Amino acid sequence: MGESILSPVEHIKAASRGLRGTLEAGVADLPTGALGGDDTQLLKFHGSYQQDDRDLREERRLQKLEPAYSFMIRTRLPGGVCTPGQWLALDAIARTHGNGTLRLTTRQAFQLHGVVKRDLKATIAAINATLIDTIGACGDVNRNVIASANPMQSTLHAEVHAWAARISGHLLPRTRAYHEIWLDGARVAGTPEAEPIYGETYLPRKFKVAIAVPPTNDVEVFAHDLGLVAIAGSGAGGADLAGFNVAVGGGLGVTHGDPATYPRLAQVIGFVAPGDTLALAEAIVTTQRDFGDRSNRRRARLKYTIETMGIEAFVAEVQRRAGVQLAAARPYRFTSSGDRFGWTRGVGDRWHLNLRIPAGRIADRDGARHLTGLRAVAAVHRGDFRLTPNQNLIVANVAAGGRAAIDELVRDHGLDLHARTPPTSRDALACVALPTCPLAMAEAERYLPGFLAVFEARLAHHGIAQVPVLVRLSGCPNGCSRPYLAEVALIGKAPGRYNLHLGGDATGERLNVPYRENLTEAGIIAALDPLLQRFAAERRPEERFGDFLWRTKLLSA
Ligand code: SRM
Ligand code: SF4
Repeated sequence: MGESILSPVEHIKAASRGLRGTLEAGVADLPTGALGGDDTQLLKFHGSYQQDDRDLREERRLQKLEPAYSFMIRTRLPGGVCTPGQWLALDAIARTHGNGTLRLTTRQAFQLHGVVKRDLKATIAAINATLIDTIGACGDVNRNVIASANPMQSTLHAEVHAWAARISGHLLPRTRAYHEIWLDGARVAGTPEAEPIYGETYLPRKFKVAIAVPPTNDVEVFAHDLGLVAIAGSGAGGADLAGFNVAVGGGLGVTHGDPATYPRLAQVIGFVAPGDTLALAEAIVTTQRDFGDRSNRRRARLKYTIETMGIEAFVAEVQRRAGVQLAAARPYRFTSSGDRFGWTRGVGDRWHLNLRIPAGRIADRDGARHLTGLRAVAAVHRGDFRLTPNQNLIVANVAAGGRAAIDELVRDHGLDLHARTPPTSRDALACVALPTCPLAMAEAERYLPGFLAVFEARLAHHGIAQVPVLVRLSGCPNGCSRPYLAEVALIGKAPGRYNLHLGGDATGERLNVPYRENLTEAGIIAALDPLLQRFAAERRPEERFGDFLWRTKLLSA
């Protein structure tokens, strides 16, 4: 590939000396709240994005002020597990350095928003002091590895969680830049450290790994570059891990109006034993490193590399690099994709309480002091917390005797939404979008309650208020709330306007299809209402809305 056609980000990475660039000086340059352009790219690899408050953009422009810059910081939290102590520390950091909210993401991580540049270093250092880091949480590397939540439910879940941490650790960048810049670590003089897996220009694009434990597909394993489906072995209780079915080439990001971009489900290419899993994951990453498109970032994800190489050539290359021969995929079946709300009982008489956190935003609002409530829970909780891939939270590993105290705090702080919310609202997702996301074309998180109120009123009108419909909103086609897997998805087109996609399933195994474009709320409801009416009248017992639309040929591929 000729040098001249490399995308600008490739040049920035190549010149960065192992992701250092001029970040340290830029962070110390306080007269401006922003970083230089190249450093904003490098900062992502350290787990942070420069943003500005888009609600204030126009006002500040008129006042001839620079935009209200701040930084979003994202943690790396394999499998989404943290301790009560870590929760309390992050809560304090969000209130002292952030905007007073914690955001749980669709990849089981925390995001802090609103950190100003002068606090950036102290905030990242404070996060590290809790033994959570932010390395590779963003950027052209492997991102946070996600795994089925409720890992203590069975010994298999616990094994799988350990695998999430192992894969995440194995695929971490080796540069010491992070420690130098944020943690006052010793400087590396001269040639930067080698990056045995990534090389000096890292990957062409982000890379994502998820591990599912059937029958639950809460991670939506086929939306990821590398999806692993855990297969139980024949150990005591059938719980030991036999290995993983391997799926490659999933990804959801799309660009409006560019037919060369599309969502794609990962395809299963075989079965790998535990002992070969790291070698295989590394070979997939290095094949993407060497064959991925470094000229056009819109076509740089693994899904396009596989389409270009052909799946046979891709698998042959991966097997050669790994020195591993994949076996035939093992049978598995998914029966659900969402969370299991309320209390569930796990092994060793431990209990897990899955709470509903709308759009993953934990804040104190009138009548719902969720941040304060969870701080109170963390202060008495002796188990741990688990962030789910659906932006929700599990208060995990509670002894039977500890449940009552947690129930009381949950009720007192309005955190019992799982028990009070209709099924459709309980399962809905929305990405962050405005005001912090620079790519948002329309509202998502802030519009979610309003849209759900209107949508659920139509469900109630048709007598199906208790029938769950999987609804997801994204403020642009990048798909951060995994909208292309929803039964009903709104994908931001312009302020107040959305493309309507229909027809996903309830197990994360079918993409939806575009149904109508550029609709206002009234247009969305007008498009949906006749379909809901027919669904209410003609649905088979237990039939889901997405399945109904395909069966009755109201949708076509
Ligand atoms: Fe995402 C970019 C938020 C999960 C696909 N995503 C962004 C940025 C960083 C905007 C930017 O580039 O400046 C958003 C920050 C908004 C803000 O203000 O906080 C953002 N993405 C999120 C989160 C927080 C959504 C949420 O509401 O939970 C999720 C953070 C996950 C994490 O902890 O790491 C998040 N993003 C996803 C997912 C879902 C997933 O991974 O399971 C996807 C679709 C799956 C995929 O990657 O294919 C996703 N985000 C994107 C894309 C499109 C990538 C592509 O291949 O085209 C972008 C834009 C980009 O990379 O250029 C993007
Ligand atoms: Fe931003 Fe678009 Fe992702 Fe929503 S889907 S957070 S608007 S990039």
